[in-house]
Amino acid sequence: MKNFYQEGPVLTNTYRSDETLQKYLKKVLPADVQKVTLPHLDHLGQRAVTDMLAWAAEAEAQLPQHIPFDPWGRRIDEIKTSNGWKELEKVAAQEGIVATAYDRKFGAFSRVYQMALLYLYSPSSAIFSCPLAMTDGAARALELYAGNDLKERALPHLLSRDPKNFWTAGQWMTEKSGGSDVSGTATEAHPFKGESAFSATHSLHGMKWFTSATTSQMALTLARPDDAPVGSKGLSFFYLELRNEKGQLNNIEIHRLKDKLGTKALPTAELSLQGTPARMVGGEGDGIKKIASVLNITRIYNSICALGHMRRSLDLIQDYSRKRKAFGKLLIDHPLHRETLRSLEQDFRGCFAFCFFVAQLLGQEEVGEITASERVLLRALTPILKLYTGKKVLQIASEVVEMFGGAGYVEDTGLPRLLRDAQVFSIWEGTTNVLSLDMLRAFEKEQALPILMEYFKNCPAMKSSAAGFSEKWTELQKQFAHLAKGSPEDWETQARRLAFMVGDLFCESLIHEYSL
Ligand code: MFK
Repeated sequence: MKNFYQEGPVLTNTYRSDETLQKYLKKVLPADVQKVTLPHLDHLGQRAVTDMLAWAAEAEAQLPQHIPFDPWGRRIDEIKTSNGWKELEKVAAQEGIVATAYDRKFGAFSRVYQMALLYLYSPSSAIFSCPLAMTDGAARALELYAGNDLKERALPHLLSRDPKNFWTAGQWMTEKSGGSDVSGTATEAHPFKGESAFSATHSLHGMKWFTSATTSQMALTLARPDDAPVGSKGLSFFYLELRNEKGQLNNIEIHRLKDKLGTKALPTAELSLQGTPARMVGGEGDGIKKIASVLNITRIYNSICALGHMRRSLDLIQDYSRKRKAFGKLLIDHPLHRETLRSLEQDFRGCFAFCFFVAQLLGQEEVGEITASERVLLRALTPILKLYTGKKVLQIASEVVEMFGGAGYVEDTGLPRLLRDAQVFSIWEGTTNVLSLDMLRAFEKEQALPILMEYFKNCPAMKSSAAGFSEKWTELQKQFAHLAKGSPEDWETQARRLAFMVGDLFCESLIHEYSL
């Protein structure tokens, strides 16, 4: 054993090695759609383990830096990123990670195709998927609320496949006092006086506490116009561009980059708006409602990226289990190790089915092929999916790191990052409790509960009497019936538990439906 060196885990084409993805796509996509999309996914699966992987490693090794001043003392607030980070942005444009959804070449399946691309891209992107989430959310919000001139200005950039023309977008919502409670937004919007390339209507003054991807070209944000009421009703929705034609920041001062637990390659900054020109989008008021159209996209991105992170963690341990020997045999030949892996793979498949079910509903909505009850399902399932996958990814990443033993705890294997990065998914774009309450909002405002229950009543798992399914559904019904007699406080107290029960049932039902 003197010359023993353990072989580390090796990744291979992540499309080809992913049986779940292939099985699902072959089941749901029509043959003509498969003909175009599958070769592209195969190509991206190869990039994910070759050039992208090398650039992601470079981005993780050379973290972004904030340079507040030039050598002569001028305020410049440059955010310096690595070559790897820049290359990953180019890949995103070239491969159409955002644009594919908006081509709508394949109707509702365009979203399924685009989310499959994102799922392969994300785990090799050093979380460049975060700026892409906001870019996609911004494209959707502009599509829904902006006038034609603003759409014509921004959308060709956000949806470009040419890296030279491609823009990313930020979503600047979080402030120091409010955090998740956005209603307390203190940024003020005063009438704009002057010239601006995008017909600014207001100038913004305030501070944004978390602005991820501060290297973006544009951002969407919330602010309170003069004389608007306090609380969420008084907030309006704004578009801004970070830099003017000379490349200087538009009255934006960057205070510092956040020193985060994980996602370290992603520049996340605190900044202040000091008279930043901005254009009101969609008229005055209802800012939260409008920015919710961004959130509902970014929450689905969060879920798909969490899913990609689960798959990456499992791919690493699956490979390692076939080359690491302990107690006289390969790890994979130990029944308990195999059973642990089987159970993690089962959780992954449930999340996979749930994610792509919601992605398809989103696609249907975007092309106007959604029924009224499917729209309500999409609204209610989005927060449930996000909170559910945000926790599952943590369990899987933690378990995988543990399965590597000491190697999982040593930084230069790259494995500890799996766990650190996994933590962001339950925080970013709404914590578990905030999303549980959003589920209640959908129950109350959209009457989503009877539609959810009806879905389960008619789903294939119920019809084919899948083991234990109807008992779990009966239990869920019992819980809801009991709460029907309770107070709003009882609903709040139980919201999180109920959300996970609904999530578990959806996963089970959809694994069955897609035969995964
Ligand atoms: C990847 C690396 C990232 C690294 C850094 C990560 C660190 C974290 C950084 C961040 O800060 S990420 C941003 C996280 N923040 C959020 O996700 C916001 C969390 N808070 C919420 O989601 C709250 O629920 C919300 C702000 C929406 C609640 O505000 P209010 O004032 O209580 O809202 P209200 O009055 O219930 O809703 C206002 C309107 O919006 C209502 O419509 P009506 O005016 O017609 O009644 C709601 O129905 C509507 N609405 C709210 N949420 C909606 C929605 N509509 C559709 N979909 C939704 N999800």
